[in-house]
Amino acid sequence: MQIGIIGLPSSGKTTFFNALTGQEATTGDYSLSKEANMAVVKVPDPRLERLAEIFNPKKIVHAEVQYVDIAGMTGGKSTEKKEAAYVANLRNVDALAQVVRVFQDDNIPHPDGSIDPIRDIDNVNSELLFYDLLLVDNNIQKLVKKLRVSKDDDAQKMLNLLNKYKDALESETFLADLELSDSEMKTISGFGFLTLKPQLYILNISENDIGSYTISDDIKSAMKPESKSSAVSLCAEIAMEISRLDEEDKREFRESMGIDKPALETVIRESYRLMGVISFLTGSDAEVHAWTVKQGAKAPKAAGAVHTDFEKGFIKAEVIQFEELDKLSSWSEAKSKGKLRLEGKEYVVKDGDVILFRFNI
Ligand SMILES: Nc1nc2c(ncn2[C@@H]2O[C@H](COP(=O)(O)OP(=O)(O)O)[C@@H](O)[C@H]2O)c(=O)[nH]1
Ligand SMILES: [Mg+2]
Repeated sequence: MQIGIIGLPSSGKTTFFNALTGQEATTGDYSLSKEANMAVVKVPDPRLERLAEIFNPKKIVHAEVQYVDIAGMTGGKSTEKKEAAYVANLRNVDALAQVVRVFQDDNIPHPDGSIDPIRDIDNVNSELLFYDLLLVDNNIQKLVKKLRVSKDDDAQKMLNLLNKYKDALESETFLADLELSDSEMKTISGFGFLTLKPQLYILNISENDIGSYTISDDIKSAMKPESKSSAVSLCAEIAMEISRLDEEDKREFRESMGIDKPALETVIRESYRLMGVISFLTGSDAEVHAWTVKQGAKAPKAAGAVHTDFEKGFIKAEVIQFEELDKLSSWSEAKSKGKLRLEGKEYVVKDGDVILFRFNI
């Protein structure tokens, strides 16, 4: 799972990246040619600590999400509007986190001279539309050329699809808001369309607004894609400072600021939800482990996430919901009390399932 952080210069992307990842990438650097910052973030999951009490494992392994901080969004200011390397980077990510400047700070000039989150969202989204349109146009040209030389049903089909997308993009509709069938989604997955990706908006608010800020309806209606976006507000600067403290100080600091739960946990949970993925858990005396799978994944697919051979050799899964296991003291107690369900190939894995796979390889 990879999430690309986008937004205008000095919206707080790198500050947010540092807050999430505990890294110390340079902030306040607006140069566009910089290399992307990249880091793997452990998905916070208190269930793993409880599982560690139950299984006494040698190690605890969290689910992971990779974050990429890519400078380059200009809000349409770039003189030479061509597809840059950073867009190519962005095409590979699973979701976008768009950092939007809400905070006031006279020492940090806004590239457009004033604080206006809706204008900024529109500008960044126009850029996403623009890059997808460019990609569609290029491919339409190639296909037209090809079809001039010889008839080709697949090429013709693709051309029809791309013309449909062209119309949508030109009327500023995100591709994620079109109703695309599963097979259509599969056909076009290789393009990496930016407007097809879920977007989590990070509203970067002032320190003074922590606890009192609410996201206005106007901002909500500016958020695209309509069908696959959501928003979290946080103060990136403070979140970054908190991330550098140890656990005890973190709690005290949050209390003093009136922050009830870690903003970054909300961010990670929301991005998880947007991407349509869930975590299931496994436990043994070797390790307790949280794994990521697509929502709707069946038991053999989940087994395959643990080990590729497990998918082919899948026989059954012994399953218990975490909350259920939490009330007991051990896996063997769950077994002896008949709390473990035996599930087969068609079982759809749920978030928080603790699973022991039976397989044959
Ligand atoms: N006051 C305030 N300043 C912030 C906040 N977030 C970021 N900044 C500052 O804004 C400047 C630009 O931040 P940076 O993360 O480098 O933005 P980027 O260009 O989007 O990567 C830096 O000087 C940050 O310290 C915030 O929440 N409040
Ligand atoms: Mg930056």
